[in-house]
Amino acid sequence: MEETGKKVIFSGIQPSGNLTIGNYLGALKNWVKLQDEYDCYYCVVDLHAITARQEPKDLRRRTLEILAIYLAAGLDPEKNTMFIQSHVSAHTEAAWLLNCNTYVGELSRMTQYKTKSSKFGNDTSISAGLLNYPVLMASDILLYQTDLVPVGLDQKQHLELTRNIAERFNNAYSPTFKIPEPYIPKEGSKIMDLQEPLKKMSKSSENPNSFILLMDPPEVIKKKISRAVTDSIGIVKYSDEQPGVKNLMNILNTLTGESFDCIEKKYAGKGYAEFKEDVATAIINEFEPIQNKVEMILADKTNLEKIYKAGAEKANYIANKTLRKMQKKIGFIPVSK
Ligand code: ATP
Ligand code: LTN
Repeated sequence: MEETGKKVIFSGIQPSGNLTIGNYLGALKNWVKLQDEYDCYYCVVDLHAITARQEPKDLRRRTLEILAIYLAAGLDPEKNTMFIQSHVSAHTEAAWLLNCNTYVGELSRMTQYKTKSSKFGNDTSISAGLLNYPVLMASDILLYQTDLVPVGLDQKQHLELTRNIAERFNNAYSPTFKIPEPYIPKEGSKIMDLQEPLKKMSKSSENPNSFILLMDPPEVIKKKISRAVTDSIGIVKYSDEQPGVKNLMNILNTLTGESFDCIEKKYAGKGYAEFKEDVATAIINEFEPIQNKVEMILADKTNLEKIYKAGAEKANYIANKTLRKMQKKIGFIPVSK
């Protein structure tokens, strides 16, 4: 297997719902920019998705759809290793080894765990997978000796935990893992819910008006943006007092590069209608070419299969090398030399 000498990138998106503009701006759009400079592993993290109950046929459909979206957004399968997490069993094996080097205390302090588990109220049937989720993520990252992890701001805490777990393992045994750094974009790292702009936009939200999907048709995008919650102030201004407007300005700025100053001036004295129309148009312009390609890519299942099989082959090779190292250091007897 060729060694490129380039720095390594790993990232993934869960097939737990359809991709939102948050996933696109916070993660995918940046992955495309990084593909020439780095040795990139881009994964569809299906094992993570089952921390919430998934309908098997939806999980199958979404897993392939996300891979198709990676391709349609501009990721080149010749340059990147693109694969499905469950095709590389080292991820679950390494996760167990890392679980034994992780504290329940640190896992139960994770914001994502607290938010997701609080939805259960007094019901105690929260899956252990939800608590252990960041350990599987650490295993994804550490198996590839990753340098950089491009993610949205919500994942910063999980990255810090990954670094702590790696350092703990390195200290307990001997240097085994590279310590990864987060790569969080300056713009678009936290797109907010369109209905509750103090909350992060999330693909598993129950209210479809709260998010824009990458595959939403233009009319739907226009409708959702026109219904996005703003305020009664009526001035387009980048301010914490106007979280709805601020979020739409963030989206516009990330897509068009127009500065906040420029946006404020352009819509001065105009109210929100025209501003919202322009936000919707910018989204449609970005998404339409991707949407047109996705259907075509999905229609060619043989090609998709070729891509994820080749991806799994390379990923298995690299991941198993690190897994064997971990097993040896822990003191397991190798099957054979
Ligand atoms: P779920 O709702 O199932 O938890 P999610 O929408 O949060 O899913 P993930 O698959 O967990 O999406 O995240 C994939 C990537 O998208 C991560 O890098 C994450 O940081 C990024 N991301 C998710 N939501 C946003 C958002 N609202 N703004 C910016 N980036 C985001
Ligand atoms: N937990 C991530 C998805 C994810 C991931 C990863 C991201 C799983 N494994 C490894 C970066 C690197 C999330 O976005 N919720």
